[in-house]
This record gives sequence, structure tokens and C-alpha cells, in this order.
Amino acid sequence: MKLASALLRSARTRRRLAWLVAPLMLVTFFAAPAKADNPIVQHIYTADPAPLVHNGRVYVYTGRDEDGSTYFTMNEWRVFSSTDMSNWTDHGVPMNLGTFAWADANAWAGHVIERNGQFYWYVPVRQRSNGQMVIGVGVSSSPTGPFRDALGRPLLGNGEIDPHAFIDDNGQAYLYWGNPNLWYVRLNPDMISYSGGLTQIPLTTAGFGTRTGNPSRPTLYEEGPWVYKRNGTYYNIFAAECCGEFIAYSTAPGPTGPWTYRGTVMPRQGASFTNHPGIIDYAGSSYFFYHNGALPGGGGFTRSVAVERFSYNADGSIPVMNMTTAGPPQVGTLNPYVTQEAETINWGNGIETEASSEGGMNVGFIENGDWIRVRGVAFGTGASSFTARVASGSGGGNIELRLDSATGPLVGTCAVAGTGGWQNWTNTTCNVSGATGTRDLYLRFTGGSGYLFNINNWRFTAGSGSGGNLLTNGNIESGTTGWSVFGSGTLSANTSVVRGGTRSLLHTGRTGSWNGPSQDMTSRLTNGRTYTTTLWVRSQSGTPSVRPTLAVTANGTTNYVQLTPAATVNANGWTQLTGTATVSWSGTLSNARFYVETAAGTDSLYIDDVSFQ
Ligand code: FUB
Repeated sequence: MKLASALLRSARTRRRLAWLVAPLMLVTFFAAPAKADNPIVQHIYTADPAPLVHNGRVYVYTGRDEDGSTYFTMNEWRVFSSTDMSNWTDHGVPMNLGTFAWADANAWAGHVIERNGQFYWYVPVRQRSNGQMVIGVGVSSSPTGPFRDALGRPLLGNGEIDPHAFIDDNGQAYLYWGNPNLWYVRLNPDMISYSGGLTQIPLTTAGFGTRTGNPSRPTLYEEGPWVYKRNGTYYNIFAAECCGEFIAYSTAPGPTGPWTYRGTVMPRQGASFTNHPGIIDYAGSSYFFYHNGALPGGGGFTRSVAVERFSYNADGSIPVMNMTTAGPPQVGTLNPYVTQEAETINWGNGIETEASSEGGMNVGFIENGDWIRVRGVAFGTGASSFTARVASGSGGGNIELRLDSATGPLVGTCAVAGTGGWQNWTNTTCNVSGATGTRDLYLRFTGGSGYLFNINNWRFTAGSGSGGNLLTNGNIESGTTGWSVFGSGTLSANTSVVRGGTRSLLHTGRTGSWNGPSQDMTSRLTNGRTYTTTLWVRSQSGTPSVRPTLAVTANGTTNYVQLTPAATVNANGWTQLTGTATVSWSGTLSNARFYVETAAGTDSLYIDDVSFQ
């Protein structure tokens, strides 16, 4: 029973699914590599990924396959997000069938696109009045919703599915969809109406490959079009030749064709007979999202979203990819010294999530032995304490803080007492010792029988003396407090381009490459000590080479210590700089200043989550 508990994702789910999972499969699954990051969500089944990059964060919109489904029984859509492609935050259910009063079933494969600060979510659903599949559109001012029905009626409908929106460089937007045909309309700038008729893209074998043995579907095109433009070429990635499906693609010189078939992106493999593509570029790499049936109890109607990193070939073609359990490498690290949502998870074992009375989601339905892995946590020179926001309608339990594995070194244990309700939140704090470097953190939950407690968020406090962030307000959550300009320009707290939390620091009006946001460190340094520096940087425009520097003045001589290797940053996303440097001086220290500069130029810079310890 406990083996099943350790493997299946949720207390509720596992009761319903236990009978589905053969013991051999349990053993096989549990034996999966410790570094497995795919599928990206373990506590529910997810399908039909639609990734979106916004403000340096990757959002993945998915459908949800109900537990134990024997059809595409789907009632809601979900959204998850990540800044590192390894730890994913569950944002819950921003839209469901109830959003569309005129729909009664089939919350199937949708796509979200942003225009003028509004997010439009195009979805196929079944229209109650006639049982036909149609396309609805939800809208929200936030990528995590909630979304409302933009029209109060379908945008369009012809019995076909899987909408995907694309905005060309000239501002013209298109909506593509279709199974068994492939259609498009030209969307108006309001994104919720269109001009011209529903137009069919000719499914020629030159354009979409040749299918044999199915005269009614002579080409490979099946469903799930994903259209984008790269280096002047239009790509259409699609699910091919059901069933089972593989992922293929075509290219064209324009958004409506003519299309040329280019081959396979991902062969048919895995336990799901459908697959569904989504492609983005993020933090300098390209990523391919898809789904499979890789979780326990998984299959064609109980699917899971996964992701692979890839590089385009020199000629712009897409390499053939296989499904992996390892997934992509982590981008940067996770900062434990800012508040992290408990539902930011690399791998969840036995937990569930639910809406929190404090906003967002919390982790809940925790039982003895359940755990959460958080990948690549940058403790630096050490944490001294851990605080979690918890609630318990029972007698509570313990949060064990372990490194490297669920049975790895124990660096702290936080007791959670009953709080009189599952949403009666309080803080619990405990000492931490031995959490140093960059490690995988395991929150392992122990206690008696039944549900123990819920967790809304957590954070570590850096150790003092031997470590701790020496910068004031390194996460910028207190605005510009503690920061000053080195040289010229203006500092401001920015709330629209943030890496973590709700604010970043923006330096505009720099007139020299050495100008940057800075802090006086004169009284905070120890001669001869090695310091670890991490920070996230982004330009407002341009691609400057950035480096954090410590100017150390002693006995009238100033030395400039480069704290991390320089890195080229851009305006499209955040770049993390990490490094160590030993700081020493001769004589009497009269001044030490931490600042962030560029190798050349005066581009405006954002910085966030800065740590020097
Ligand atoms: O998830 C329901 C349907 O299965 C989607 O609309 C298709 O793309 C296929 O993945």
C-alpha cells in the first residue's frame, strides 16, 4: 500500500488508480532515474501542452485528463509556469467548461496568445445546443487568469478542433485549427472576431506527406497545428497519422502556405495514442513540448505533458527527438532565500494541490512519507533557518528538509501543529544546518495516519557569520531600498519585468559602462574570504556583456574584483550570472562597493534576486 502511495500522485487519485497499476509497473516506475524531470506534472494527468513565454517566464497551458478516463473526458484547463524549465509552479484552473455557459463537454486542446496586454485562450469545446465541436475564446489580463468567455458564444465552429493563434510580423493574426481538415481565418486586431471566411489549407501530399491505407485521409496531417515563424520561414508542427500519432512538420514561405512536408519531429512512441506539439524559444534555447502516457495508470486518455530541449539544424530543420524521462537541464538555479510557492515542484510524490484561501494554490492532502523535490536550490554558503506557511485540520506532522534524495542528509525538521483548519494558515520555523552549495531539496512529510497538513509557501534564511546574503534587499521586494546608483542614471522598482516575486530593479540613464546599481559593502567584508555571487540580469534593449564587480579600496589603491564571469544578456529573458571570487586587500580598507556594470555601452539594465554571500 505504501509503495503505491509513494508512486501515485495523490491521496485521492491513488485510491482510484491503485487497481490500474500492476506491481511490475510500480517497480519499473520507481526505478526511473533519480534525475527524471519528465513528465513535468505528477499530481494530475495533463495533456495538449501550449507553451507561452511572457516576461521571462514559461507558461504551459494544458488540458486535464480525468483520473481513470476511458475517453477524452476533460472538464478543465490548467496552467503551470517555470523560470528554469525544471521546477514548475501549479497555477490551478484558470478556465473550465463552466466558463462557457453554452458548452457542455470536451475541454480539449487550446492555445494562448498575448496581444496588447490581454491573453486570449482559444479552445475547442462541445456546443450544448447541437453537440458540435466549436471554438471558444477566453480572455484575461493575466497569464494565469482567471479567464472569462470573451464573446458569450463560440468564435466560430465547423465541427473541427485544436485551435492555434499566430500573429505575423505585420500584425495580422491568424487562427489555425482542424481535424480532419486544416483551416484558418484572419483574426481582427481585437483577437475575438475575424474577417473573411473560414479557409481550408489544401492538404496535399507535397505539403503534408503521404498516408497509406486511408483513402479518406491521404496526407499525414491529423490535428494539433502549431504555427510560428523563424528566420523568415513559417513552420507548422502537427500531430500526424492517428493512431498512434507521431509529430511531423511542414514549412512555408508565408502564413497560409504553400506548405512543404519536412518530416518527423517525434516518432510515435509511449503509451498514449495521441501526441500534441508546442514549440518555444526561452533563455537562449528551443524547447519542444508534447504529451505521453508515462505516469502510473497513464495511457491514451490519461496523458502527461513532457518537454525536451533541442537545437535547430543549421539549415533550419528540426531534429528528430525521442521522449525522455530526463527532460531539459535546469536553467540557472532556484533561490531559497525568497518566498517560494510550495506548489513550485520538480517532482511531487503523493501530494496534491488545491486553491488556497491566501490566493494561488497550496500543496495539500499530504500523508506520511509523501515528498516534494525542488531542483537545483542555491544555498550558497549556508542557510540557518526555514520557515513554511502551514495549516492543519488534524494533528499536523513534520517537514523534514533533506538534500539530494528523499532519504538524503537531513538538514532540518520543522514541526507542524494543528491550526484548527486546513486553510487556517500560520508560520512554522526551524533551524537548518548543513544546507550549502546548490543541491536538490526534498521536503519530506512525516506524521501519523491520514492527512497531516497543507503548505502554502516556504523560504530559507541565510546563515549569518559564515554566510547569508550580505546585500540589503537582494530580491528587490522592498523596491530600491539599500540600492544606489554608481555613476549616473536612475534606479526604479519595476513591477512588469520581474524574475521572482513582484519587483525588479531597473537602472536607466547610464552614461558610462561602469555605471550600475550598487551597494556599499565597506563594513560587510572579511579579508581573504571567498564569496558566492548570483544575480539575474536582463537588458531593456541591446545585448550587453554584464558583470558584477566589487571595487575594493585599501591604502589608497582600488582593485576591481570580477565576481562572476561576464555574460551576454538580452531583452527577451533573464540571464543568471553565478560565480565565486576571493576578496582580499592589504592595509586598511576604506571603501568597498558592489555594482553591476557592462563591458561596454550604456544599455538600461534590470536586475533581480541578487545574492552576495
Ligand atoms: O485532448 C483531446 C484531443 O486529443 C486533442 O484535442 C487532440 O489534439 C488530441 O490530443
